[in-house]
Amino acid sequence: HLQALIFDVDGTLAETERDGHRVAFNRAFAEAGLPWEWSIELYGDLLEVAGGKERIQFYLDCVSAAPIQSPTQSNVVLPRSGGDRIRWITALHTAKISHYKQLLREGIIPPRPGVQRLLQQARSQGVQLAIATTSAPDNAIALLETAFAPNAPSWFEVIAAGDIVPAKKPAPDIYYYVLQALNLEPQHCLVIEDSPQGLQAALKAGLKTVVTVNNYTRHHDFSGAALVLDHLGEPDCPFEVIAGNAGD
Ligand code: XBP
Ligand code: MG
Repeated sequence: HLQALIFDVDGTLAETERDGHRVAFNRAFAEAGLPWEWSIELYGDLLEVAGGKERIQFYLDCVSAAPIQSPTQSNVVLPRSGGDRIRWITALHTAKISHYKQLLREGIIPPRPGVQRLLQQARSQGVQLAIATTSAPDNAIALLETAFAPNAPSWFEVIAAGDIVPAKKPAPDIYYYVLQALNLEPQHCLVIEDSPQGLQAALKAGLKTVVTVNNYTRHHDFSGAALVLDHLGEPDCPFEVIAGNAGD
């Protein structure tokens, strides 16, 4: 039977991407004097690259490969060599994290429908909770504290985030990490995800997965998912239905 629910964070616990992470990236870019602005539409494409640092690196590579298209009004010299690039990306991402946490403190990101209830029902039935996210640990914890409850991080047995594993989703590593930390077999756990990258990561780790789609992910391919829902807020979709999809 079901022993643990493992949650993705961004797009699953809350709609953090469009008005949270994207805006924070843009603020960090502006602050650094970069002429970069990620539109809502462009950001949808950039979400294919999981991880904030990885996303910045991907964009930097695109801009560097096509200098003709890059705006000329900036005085910022883009880094060239390996070490410089990594330091530059890390500094930009650190600034982005503070902008993101500031946005969260403003209370603009609520939990997705039904998530709070599912967390409470799981806890009251003795089902353990865990987090498996590509996002930085600071960001995941700040979201739990601001959108759910100041002590919400303590509800989770394991919060596995960001660089804790070298290979991010769609690699299964973060889910292997969580399974090991929980000391549970995959058949006793159920994952909630919102993206194809997250679903692939969970499936590769042998985990049954419920997908709750959002505007950025609804048209993607979710074959292999145990269940694909708009959200967890349907009155007829209580804990029992979700839990019924787990295990054998
Ligand atoms: C979603 C992501 C993250 C965030 C940015 O992670 O891909 O990269 O967009 O996060 P998940 P950071 O769905 O696995 O929670 O800037 O904190 O890396
Ligand atoms: Mg996600």
